[in-house]
Amino acid sequence: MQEQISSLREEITAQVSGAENMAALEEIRVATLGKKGSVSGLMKGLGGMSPDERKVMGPALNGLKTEVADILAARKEVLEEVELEARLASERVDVTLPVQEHAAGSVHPISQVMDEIAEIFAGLGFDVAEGPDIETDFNNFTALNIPEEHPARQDHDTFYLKPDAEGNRKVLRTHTSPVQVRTMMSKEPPIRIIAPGRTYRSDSDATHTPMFHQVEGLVIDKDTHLGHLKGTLEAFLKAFFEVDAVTLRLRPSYFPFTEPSMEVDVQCSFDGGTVKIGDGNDWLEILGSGMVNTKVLEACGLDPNVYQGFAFGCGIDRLAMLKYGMNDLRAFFDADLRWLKHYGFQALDLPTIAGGMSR
Ligand code: 2U9
Repeated sequence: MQEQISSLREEITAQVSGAENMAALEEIRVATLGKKGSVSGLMKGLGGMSPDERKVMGPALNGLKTEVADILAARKEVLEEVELEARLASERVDVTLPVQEHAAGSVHPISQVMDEIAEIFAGLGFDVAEGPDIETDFNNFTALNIPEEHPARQDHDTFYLKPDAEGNRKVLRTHTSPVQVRTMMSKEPPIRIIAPGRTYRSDSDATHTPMFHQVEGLVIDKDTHLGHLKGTLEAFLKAFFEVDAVTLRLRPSYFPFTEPSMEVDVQCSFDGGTVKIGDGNDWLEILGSGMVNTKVLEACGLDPNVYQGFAFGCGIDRLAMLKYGMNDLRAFFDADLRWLKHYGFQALDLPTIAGGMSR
């Protein structure tokens, strides 16, 4: 019996060191330690032995079993290492290789315009702020001076979520304004942010999609005034439309969250069937803006006797259409590869103030 054990040990050791992969090793494990395996077979014989024989053979067989388990584990470690090395070698990516232009995707015009806007405002000292698409009723409406019975609530065509146990219903944000609410509630002025992102209203035709993109801006400090608002918007529009000068017209308007409120038109021409921003005989409405309503400052925990500021908002999709000459908003969201190829941007051509916005 002792001889049988040592020849089995030698045999198994040789098999294990000859195993070239994990599958072969697993086969050996089953053939030795498995229910019907050779080592398990010998262990079963212990039952038929005399107590004296068992006293000797029991520890000897257990020793063999432990030894086999140990050499299997050691070989497994070696084979895993070998397999990992082979995988790493075969899956290696040379990141220094040039991008294959035809195989690469392109940047969607909306992403491009968002990058351009963030780049321009970064140059003016603005941070980009973000928040969730699903918002509380307070952040989306109440804090913005749009209480429960306010008519503006109807204008927003809001998508409501199912109410929770207490009857509170969340909403898909109808504008990015709740991002500014969150910023005012969590940070001390001076605040200088833009909030670009997805917004939702239940509305759909050639000029409206249920999901659209907005960018809003907010500046709060002790002495921020309308002159800063006009200068900021001029600087932004000049850089965005890549023109040397823009003429703005600020028309009185009404938004619950700003007082006074202004709609901003930019001078343009429609000569030759395309819109040219900068000069001409026409006006194009492009932004909404105003001084932040004192009620909004208060709702967001700021003292209106100390702080004041301006805000503005505009639709990114419309800005993209104007700048890149697209006519149907719905094409933005069709994922038509031909359209994307025509209007998409090179992935590595990031817009910069120095290098240009769009190339
Ligand atoms: C806070 C305070 C004030 C954001 C503003 C507008 C004017 C505006 C719309 C234009 C067309 C968005 O794309 S659009 O539908 N927006 O006209 N938005 S002022 O005012 C704020 C926001 C947040 C706390």
